[in-house]
Amino acid sequence: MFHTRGRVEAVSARAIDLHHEAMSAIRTYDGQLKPMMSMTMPFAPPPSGIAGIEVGDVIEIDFSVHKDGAPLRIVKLTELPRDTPLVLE
Ligand SMILES: [Cu+2]
Repeated sequence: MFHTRGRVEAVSARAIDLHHEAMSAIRTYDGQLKPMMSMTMPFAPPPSGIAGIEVGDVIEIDFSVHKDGAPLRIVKLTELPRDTPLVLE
């Protein structure tokens, strides 16, 4: 399970595009742990759904990575205040 924070750039039933902060380590599809720079990328929505999530929201997520290449799936999503300082590149 991995963790990051970021700003929602787009949201649909299939994905949340999140401009996320840099992560010190994420497990890649080949099983290695590598850092990930700040970027915008899609995450599959959490089981709890996307109700109330809008473009511009700042969120904190726990997400899981699957070796079969499926999208990174949000497991837990917490909304943060929109003025939360983020380090985004
Ligand atoms: Cu990324």
